[in-house]
Amino acid sequence: IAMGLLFLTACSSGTTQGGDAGKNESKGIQSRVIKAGIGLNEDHPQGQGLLKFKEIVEQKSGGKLKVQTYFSATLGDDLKMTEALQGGTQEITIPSTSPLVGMIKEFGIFDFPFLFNTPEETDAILDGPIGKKLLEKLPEHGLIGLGYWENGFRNVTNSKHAIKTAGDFKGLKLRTMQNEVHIDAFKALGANPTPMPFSEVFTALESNTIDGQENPLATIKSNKFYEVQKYLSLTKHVYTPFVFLVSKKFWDQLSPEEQKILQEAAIEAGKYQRQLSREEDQKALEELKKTGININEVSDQEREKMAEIIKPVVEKYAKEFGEDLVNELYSELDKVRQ
Ligand code: KDG
Repeated sequence: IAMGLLFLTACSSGTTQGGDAGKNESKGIQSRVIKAGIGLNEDHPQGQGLLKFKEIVEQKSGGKLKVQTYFSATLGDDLKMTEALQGGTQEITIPSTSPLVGMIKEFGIFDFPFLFNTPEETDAILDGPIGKKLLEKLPEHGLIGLGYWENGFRNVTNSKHAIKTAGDFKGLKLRTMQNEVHIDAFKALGANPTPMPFSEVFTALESNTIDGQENPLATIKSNKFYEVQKYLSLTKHVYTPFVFLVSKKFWDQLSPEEQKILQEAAIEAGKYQRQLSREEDQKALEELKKTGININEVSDQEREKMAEIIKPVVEKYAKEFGEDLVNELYSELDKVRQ
């Protein structure tokens, strides 16, 4: 830290660092290696977004800031990587907001089933005052949030039967994320929810420890869940975002110029990632059709029935997360819908 401060002071007072101090040095950019890990694969829109982030950061920093990418949970699951950021042993991760509710319960408002209908609605809420308010809760937990990326609308796969009606959830042992709203919502529908980290899902499906799971189509395709599942039902029961996290321990060592590069790259790569995610949601469906998994639509009427059954769960958690916040969420949504 002392070295960094000395360096910055030297730069701001205009002292050159020897004869060939480069342009980047004078802007306060040091050579750094940034470890960025995610749970999904390189071919997933999240992986492609991370590669775009790397490209932008390396380009804007003249190659001084190097982003080392780790895909497919090689550095651990969402919670483990988030803890590594807090401890300062990893610099970046992009988890689902859902498993972070143990730390910041208010992130749970995004877990309300059937809350969002369109990508325009999700963008408006995540990039608006509500999304910002939640990012502001991160620093006191040793984390910096640079914005939201897209995970997407989630659909159920399982090995027992197609889910066409609200009643079809009964008795299904479904993996959920480590999130109490998801757990209680599936319980209300009569399923038997089993929370576990994403990295364990494929094996649990393969060994029939669980009957099914739920994720966006891009993930069902990328992680080849169709190899170990018979039915894919387009429930679109919840939209979950990713949050772009940086270790605060690391962030606090950065110069304003370096922080700006990371912030801008996270937003720019995020725009690309969201676009790609939306295209992939369509493409993945076509490709999943070719795999032989049985795919069925779920009628709006049945989705409304599901929402009705889950309503008391949403009401319970609305109280817990703060009625003011939830009311603000609904009124922001109304604005987008007008
Ligand atoms: O990189 C993100 C994944 O680790 C995870 O968040 C994916 O939606 C996910 C899940 O079901 O755990």
